Amino acid sequence: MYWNQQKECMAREELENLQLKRLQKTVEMAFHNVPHYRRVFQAAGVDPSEIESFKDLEKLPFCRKQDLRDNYPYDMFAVAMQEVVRIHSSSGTTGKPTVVGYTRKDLNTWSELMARSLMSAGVQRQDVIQNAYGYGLFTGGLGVHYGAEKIGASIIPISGGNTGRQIMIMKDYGSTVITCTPSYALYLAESIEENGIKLSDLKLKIGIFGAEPWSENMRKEIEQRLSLKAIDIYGLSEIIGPGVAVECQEQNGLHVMEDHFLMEIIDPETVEVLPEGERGELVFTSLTKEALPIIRYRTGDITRILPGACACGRTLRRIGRIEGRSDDMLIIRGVNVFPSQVEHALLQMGEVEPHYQLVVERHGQMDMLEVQVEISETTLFDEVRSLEDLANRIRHNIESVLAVSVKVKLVEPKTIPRSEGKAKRVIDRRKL
Ligand code: DLL
Repeated sequence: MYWNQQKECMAREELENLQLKRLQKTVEMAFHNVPHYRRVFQAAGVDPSEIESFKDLEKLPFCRKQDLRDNYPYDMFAVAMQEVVRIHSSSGTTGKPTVVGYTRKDLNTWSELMARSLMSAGVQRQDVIQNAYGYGLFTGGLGVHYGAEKIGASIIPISGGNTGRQIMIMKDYGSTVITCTPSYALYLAESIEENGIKLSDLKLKIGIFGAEPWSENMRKEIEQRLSLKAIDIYGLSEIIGPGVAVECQEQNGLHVMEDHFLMEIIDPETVEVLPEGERGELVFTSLTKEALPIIRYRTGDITRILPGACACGRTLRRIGRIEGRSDDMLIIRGVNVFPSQVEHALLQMGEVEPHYQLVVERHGQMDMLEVQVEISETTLFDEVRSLEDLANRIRHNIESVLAVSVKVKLVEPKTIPRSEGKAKRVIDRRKL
């Protein structure tokens, strides 16, 4: 099922011609309308007219979150404020938030991309979508909302939180699709079980989860506990919001909306562009955006481009699951550790709850990583030896994946904080 088969299944050559034309236009427009781009292009000694091929893109400097912060709030906009019809922003947990703007055409593009994403996930007009992504400055809620309206599905704009009401509505309104973060999906599953609601009382078929890293084992867990097909959706506010890339029914990589975004994978250290298949940091250049054109934006997200064609027929290239953010990556005694690797190792065992947190501390010169894991209600508390044995097995499993020694602490059920949006997986006490 496609929303726009012509664009989603375009011949590669035709797609690349379109991309190049759009790239040239975007670079030209950014140069003329955004003082920041003009400054940095000139400092790099490059003129927009020099962009004659994709290779020439490498002449252009990267854009980083800091550039958006330095131009806070509106100085990266390429249009006058009367053309801007919507403003969103990132949460800004670290420093100033970044502000993003949309023209009417940008909103149409975004709705189109979300309509494609929802259909790629298997959503149809007759579906009832319970949209539990937060509405507001966060792009998740309104992004899904307008895509759903575009395809004509019924959307319930419930937003995040209020888990009791979520479950009541899910049951009474017969929601067939749930959209939220994967960690909140798990929290919903847990509450459904606690409330004695049977999966047969629900009509869920599809879950569209994103906005935070998750693992293949987390997918299995959610699919089983909510009895649905779980689809991964990716995006970021600086690029447009959700709908930059999404899985199809094959659940084997996320198709990037390449007719609107040009992607590169770079080595985050050397910033060299890497060949297809190699793992590195994802970089995007917008190809059609008006209000906030973005050139070579370093997302901080780590993944790789998957080689080969997809059985679904889409010619848009796929990226692998986001493995983590470069700034989420912990360096423990010189070893790179992503929380998602720990999640994968933990859930593989099937004996613990998928709720965990990583706590990093510095003892003298030594970094210590403690993995806190919830045991399930059924694990016997009084059997100290079997708990010890479980902790040892978990430790062994994680150490064999990470190649760094860790401490495992089993904690009681329901003690790790649940999240209604993005989960906080890492507590780094080294900086305190
Ligand atoms: O999280 C947009 C979004 C909303 C995506 C709803 C999917 C669903 P930001 O708040 O700007 O935007 O955060 C963007 O979240 O750089 C990634 O690090 C992370 N992220 C988003 N989707 C995924 C995903 C939205 N599917 C940042 N897997 C990105 C892993 C993801 N990480």
